[in-house]
Amino acid sequence: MKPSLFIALALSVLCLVLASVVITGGSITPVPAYAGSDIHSTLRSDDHLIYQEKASPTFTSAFTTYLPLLQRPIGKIVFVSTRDGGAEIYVTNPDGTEQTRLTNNVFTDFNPNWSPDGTRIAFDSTRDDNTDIYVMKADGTEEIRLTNNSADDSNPDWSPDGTQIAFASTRDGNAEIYVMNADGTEQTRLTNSPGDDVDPDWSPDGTQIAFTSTRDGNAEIYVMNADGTAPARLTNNSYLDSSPDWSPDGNRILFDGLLLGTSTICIMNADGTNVITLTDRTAENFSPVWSPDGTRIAFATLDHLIGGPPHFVYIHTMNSDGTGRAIIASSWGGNYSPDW
Ligand SMILES: [Ca+2]
Ligand SMILES: [Ca+2]
Ligand SMILES: [Ca+2]
Ligand SMILES: [Ca+2]
Repeated sequence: MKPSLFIALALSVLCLVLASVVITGGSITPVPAYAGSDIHSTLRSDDHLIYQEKASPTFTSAFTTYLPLLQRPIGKIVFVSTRDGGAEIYVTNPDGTEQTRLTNNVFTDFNPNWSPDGTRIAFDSTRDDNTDIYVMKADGTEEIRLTNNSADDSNPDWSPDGTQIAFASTRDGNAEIYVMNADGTEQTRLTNSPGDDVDPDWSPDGTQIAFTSTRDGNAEIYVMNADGTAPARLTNNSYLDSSPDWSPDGNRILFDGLLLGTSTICIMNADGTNVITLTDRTAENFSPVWSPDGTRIAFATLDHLIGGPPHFVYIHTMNSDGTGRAIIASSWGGNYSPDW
């Protein structure tokens, strides 16, 4: 897709937003994006809008007017940055202050995930030849290796009670979801599908795990019981849906959807209904996570409008309705994979 089409797509989204502002009397309402099998007709409609709006000469968007850094001392955000060369794990205050590097090695350290009590961070790393899961204290000390397997083990996610860690592994062929005790013992497979099953995320009550799977062809968000039973598909569309993150109250699930080269942040009810998008298509927006109080969302953005090299990836935060965006990590080299 040509860059001009991205901008035109953004314009069409903007018009929908402005229309909703008028309708609701001033507050910005997230734009309904797509639902189930209606996706194809929705997109055709959008494509038609593109050409209708292409001649519009002005473009100012709430999505690209960044607010001053917010002062929200609600826990710290852990993320990955390549600012110092390799992929390392950093922590920052939610307003972007006090960014501190925790790992320091030539290997790729990625997918950090807070323990529920905030004292430890699980992550995956290639430091021992292949990808394995490690845990360290919140200050970066006392790194411990939890998996030791020649296949790739990645995407760790702590259970809400802190006793277990779900993860993805290719040890049995294609990627499946596994669970282990927080000390690495009793590694047990939960899924068994011919597709790739990745991105596990525990529900806040610990009874279910959301995940991404290609078992039905296109990447969709699924949910299953924490013992692997009763898997159910939540999304069903032509987007590549991934990175589910359950809201702290358990009622909603964040995820990102990739289509036509652009990824958008989406939110839906925990049963898969009422899918809406929170970001426009002027940038790649991906890897969304909730703040602990459920009021804010952190995510990664590659902004097409900044005009920099393609590896300018920033960590942003925004309100759970898509308003109030702030950049909290904008270093050269790319910033990825936040967890709050
Ligand atoms: Ca590293
Ligand atoms: Ca491994
Ligand atoms: Ca699988
Ligand atoms: Ca999909």
